[in-house]
Amino acid sequence: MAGRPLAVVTGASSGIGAASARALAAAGFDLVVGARRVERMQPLADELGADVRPLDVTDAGSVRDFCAGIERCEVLVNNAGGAIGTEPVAEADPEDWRTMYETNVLGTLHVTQALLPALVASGDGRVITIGSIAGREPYPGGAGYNAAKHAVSAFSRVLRMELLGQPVRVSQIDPGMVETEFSVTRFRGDADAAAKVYEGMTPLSADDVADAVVWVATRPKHVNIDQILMLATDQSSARVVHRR
Ligand code: 8X3
Repeated sequence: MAGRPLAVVTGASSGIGAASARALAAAGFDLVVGARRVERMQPLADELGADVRPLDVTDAGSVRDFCAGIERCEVLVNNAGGAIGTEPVAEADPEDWRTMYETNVLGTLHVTQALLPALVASGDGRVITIGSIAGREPYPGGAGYNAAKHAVSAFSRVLRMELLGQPVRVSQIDPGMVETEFSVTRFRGDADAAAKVYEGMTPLSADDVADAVVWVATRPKHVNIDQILMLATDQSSARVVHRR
């Protein structure tokens, strides 16, 4: 495996993170993957030979341990994050907002800061951050997640400007509705409420987004895909969905 470029994927225990790890491995990358639920990444170790490491992106010490020994990294996929709750602003729990800000925003900052030297050292680094349509269009019940993903978007766009002239490309992929554990987490474990989100329509799959991750990661060195908005054919904006 020596000589293969290295990709690091956060939030790799399920969904878009796990799918991206598999797709990047198929595209020729070695993998270091992280998530809090280490045991759920074991299939990635077994199937891909991925280096599976515990990672809590909100904890600077955990990020430091996770990144230890990574001296050259070609691709970082900032995927860890998610939404909690759908309460209106009047009723939202500030603790949920804090968690969303810490996982989506500070988590992305921690990991990116830690791996930037290795990304630069590779001579062709790529930071690919998974945003959301929620970072482009706010909607009722979404304010905490909207705020966090708008912040992620600002982060990614600023990083792109700040790294201009350095050998690191910066990209953001903003998916709309993707059927993963995302909605189960958002609805605090209520699987029925989560299933209703996708009722009568065909959402994107984690593999669809992973496809975009690989495409972005494998463009020629002079091409930077700045932003992608990626929606199911049945969805035309944050709240406009065609259901049969
Ligand atoms: C998830 C998309 O529409 O639930 O990031 O905000 S949405």
